[in-house]
Order: sequence, then C-alpha cells, then structure tokens
Amino acid sequence: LVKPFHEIPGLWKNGTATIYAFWKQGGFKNLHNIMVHNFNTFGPIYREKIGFYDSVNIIQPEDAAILFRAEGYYPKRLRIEAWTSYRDYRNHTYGVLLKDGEDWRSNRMILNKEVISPKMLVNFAPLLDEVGQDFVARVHKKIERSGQNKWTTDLSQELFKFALESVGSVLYGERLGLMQDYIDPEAQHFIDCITLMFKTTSPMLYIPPALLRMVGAKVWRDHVRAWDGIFSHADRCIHNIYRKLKEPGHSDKYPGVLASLLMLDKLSIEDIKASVTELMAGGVDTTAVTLLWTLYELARHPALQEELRAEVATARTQSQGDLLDMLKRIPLLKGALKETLRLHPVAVSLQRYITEDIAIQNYHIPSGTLVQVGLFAMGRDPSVFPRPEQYQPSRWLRTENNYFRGLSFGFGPRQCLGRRIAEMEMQLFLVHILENFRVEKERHVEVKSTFELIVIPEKPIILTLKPL
Ligand code: HEM
Ligand code: 2DC
Repeated sequence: LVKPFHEIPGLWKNGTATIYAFWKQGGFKNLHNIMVHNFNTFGPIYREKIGFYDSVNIIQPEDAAILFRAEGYYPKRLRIEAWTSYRDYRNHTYGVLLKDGEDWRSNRMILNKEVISPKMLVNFAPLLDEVGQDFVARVHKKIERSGQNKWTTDLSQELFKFALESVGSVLYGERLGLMQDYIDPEAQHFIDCITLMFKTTSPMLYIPPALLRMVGAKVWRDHVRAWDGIFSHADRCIHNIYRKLKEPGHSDKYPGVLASLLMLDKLSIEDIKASVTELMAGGVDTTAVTLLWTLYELARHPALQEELRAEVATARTQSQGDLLDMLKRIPLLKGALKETLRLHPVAVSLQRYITEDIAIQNYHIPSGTLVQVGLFAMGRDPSVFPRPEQYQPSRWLRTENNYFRGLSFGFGPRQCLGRRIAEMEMQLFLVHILENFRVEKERHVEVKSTFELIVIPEKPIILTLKPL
C-alpha cells in the first residue's frame, strides 16, 4: 500500500524553522553535510521546505532511476533565481542552462551536435592535448626556477588558468595564452569573477534576490559585478571570432564551437552568445576543482599513482600516436575521475520537477513536485558504495554494480552539456601529469569540503610536483 505524500518524514511544515535550523548547522556553506545529516535522521526519503521552495530528497540509485523516468520531454531542474534575476536585470538572453520548455529543447538539440556529440571528440582532442602539454612545460619551468628540483604550491590558480585555456581553445578554436608567464589581466579578472559569482549565489538560494536587490544588499551588488565581468570578457572573445569570420580566407582546420555555430546559422546570434558565455563560465571551476581533488587523492595513494602511471605508459605505446585510441586504453584513470566525483561531486544534488505521479520508498509523490537526488550524500552512503571512505578507482571497473551510480554529470537529455569536453580535458591533463611528475603531499591531513554553490576544498591543498 502506497502511503500519502504528507506522511513523508521531514521538517517541511515550517519553512522558517528550517532556515533557523539550517543557520545553526553552519548555514549556507554546510549544505552538503546537512543533507547527509538529514538522510541519517529521516532515512532514504525526506521532505523539506527551505524558505519558499519545497522538495523531496532521495538518495538511492533505484529511486533516482524512478525520478529520471518521470522527468518528461522538457526536463526542468531547480531554477537558480540569482542567475535569472541578473539576466532579467541586464536584459540578457538566457542560454541553455537557464532556458526551459521548447526554447530549451530546440537550442539544446543544436548545441548537442557541436558540443557533446562523440563525433566532435576528434576535433577537441588535439586542442585539449596541446593545452595539457603546455601545462606540463609550464610546471617544468617552475621546477627549474625553484632550484630544488621540485615545485611545492597551491595549484588551484594554475588549474583555473588551465581549465579556462582548455574550454577557450575548444570554444574559439584558438589559444587565449594563459599558459604563458604574462597573462592577460582581463582573463585573470574573468576567473576571479566566476569564483565570486558562485560564492555570492549560495546565500541567494534562500533569500530571494529580488528582495536583496530592493534593499541594495552587498551580496546582490557583488553578484552583479561578478556576472558583468563574466559577460564583458566573454563578449570580447565572441566578438573577436565573429570579426575574423567575416574576413576572407579561412583554413579548413576545425574552427571551434562558436564559429561552427555561427556558420551553421540555426540559432540566433543572441542565443549563441548566451550559451557560449555559459559554456565558458561553466568550464572553469568545475574541471579545475575536480583535477585538484584528483591530484590530492593521487598524492595520498602513491601505489595507485604508480598503477595509473603504468596504465598510461602502456596505453601511450599501444596507441601509436592516436589520441582517441589512447583514451580508450585507460579505464582505471577514468575510474579515478569517477571516484573523485563520487567523493567530491561538483553538484551536491540533482533536481527535477516530475511530470507524472510516482511512488518512491512507498510514498506517493504528485506530478509537479521538485525531487532532489542527494548526490554528495549518495557518494558517501555505505549501502550504495561499500567502504565509501576509501578512494578505489577499481570499483568503477566492475560494471554490474553501477546502476544509476555514476550521476556526477547528471542524467538524460538535460545532463551536463560540457561533459565530453570536461572528461577529455581532465583525462588528457592527468595523462600528461602522470607521464612527467610524481605528485606528493606533506602531511596526510584530511581536507574537507565546503559549499560555495559548487562543492570545493575547504582550505588550500598544497602539493609537490617532482620530475620523474
Ligand atoms: C549542467 C556537472 C563541467 C557546462 C551540469 C549539471 C551537472 C554538471 C551535475 C546538471 C545536470 C542535470 O541537471 O542533469 C559538471 C561536472 C563538471 C562539469 C561534474 C566537471 C567536472 C562543465 C563544463 C562545462 C559545463 C566544462 C562547459 C564547457 C554545463 C552546462 C549545463 C551543465 C551548460 C546546463 C545544461 C542544460 O541545462 O541543458 N553540469 N559539469 N559543465 N554544465 Fe556541467
Ligand atoms: C546547487 O540547491 C545547489 O554545472 C542547489 O557548469 C541546487 C543546484 C541546482 C543547479 C546546479 C547547482 C546546485 C550547482 C552548480 C550546477 C547547477 C547546474 C549547472 C551548474 C551543477 C546543485 C554547473 C556548475 C554549471 C554552471 C554554469 C554557469 C557558471 C554558467
């Protein structure tokens, strides 16, 4: 017998009380741990009302499967009010990230062909490989200059630059020059703006931006300043390509995502600009932070690091210079990236408004309800991943146990549009690092996560790179 919706456990009846409890538990920066705590208190399903939005939270892969089966033809996730408010305020078109309904679907179908189709990997591979090589050359130079035959540092700023250079080279088909000694201050400003944009978004998940805007709150003003910086730099990059396309004489080499979309002429210039800006902004902190966590895990597991190095060496030899073939021969390295995202997911949760009535954990959930999969909590749940505290890339090699467990990039037609770029960029980065350096760490202190809209390391991670 299916139990009614109102019997789902949780503190959903009083939105204000929930905000108060939330505050006491470390508030906005602790959302990931609060979700773990709630699943421990209420079990595998709970209802929650934070301020205005009401949601059902689930944790089990089998339940996620039921949810995604009910996502409908126009899958819709939780709308980040701060992001839409900014665009409304400045009169910018929404890109694919923020669009919904038919407008989303038609844009997404066209973008899919240029951004996430496996066919495009042939074009992306040489571009991303070159950026990986340049990163390694840059590290060798830093090591030389240190005079100590090693480089000990917080790599995060270097990784942000690497990530922007990577996504930039794919979007624009040319290099931004961020792997050099002197870098464009505009590009550095763009990177800083993305970090500020994420950081200022999380408080506005609970306090409506319209209200904050009315009272002239600092968090809203900082948020506007951050997006203004993002849009003006992206605009400059886009215009540069647009201008070059109008000039006569083009080579037949792959021109990048933006030029391909412009030549295809199926989306309006405004739609193209909006989605390319989102891709550029979405392509920095996500992969940079995931790579930082991966290097951290490799430093903590030296034997695994050697195993991965051996896998890469064999793949390199056997593929005889064919990059795509090489990437087919590194399953353990791919497992390592999945394992990083299990323990350190970029997104704390996945969300969908369901388009039909469903039953989960024997509770009825009506059509239209916002249902969230607690991705961070799922990754650390011992009933889903045995010995969840252990970093074990090999668990992803056993295909029989992975049903609805690899959800780091979301699921279905609304999944991460940048997924293929992100995966290839991160795989090639790690290949080059493993071929050139040993990654080490001083003391083995555990680094915790913090929530700044995406899940990031709570404190700087200091690593040492030594040439092999
Ligand atoms: C959406 C994760 C990198 C652009 C998403 C979503 C997740 C995610 C979980 C929501 C999916 C859903 O609701 O089912 C990640 C992770 C990354 C990453 C883990 C890297 C480790 C990137 C990169 C880009 C990007 C590199 C751009 C090049 C986007 C866009 C969307 C999205 C545009 C919205 C798609 C839509 O609404 O149709 N990402 N992402 N992401 N991501 Fe990523
Ligand atoms: C944040 O409760 C927590 O990939 C909220 O590249 C629910 C929520 C909704 C949407 C999620 C967001 C969370 C985290 C960041 C995500 C976002 C969808 C896309 C975005 C996961 C889980 C991200 C980082 C995009 C961002 C692109 C943007 C900079 C233009």
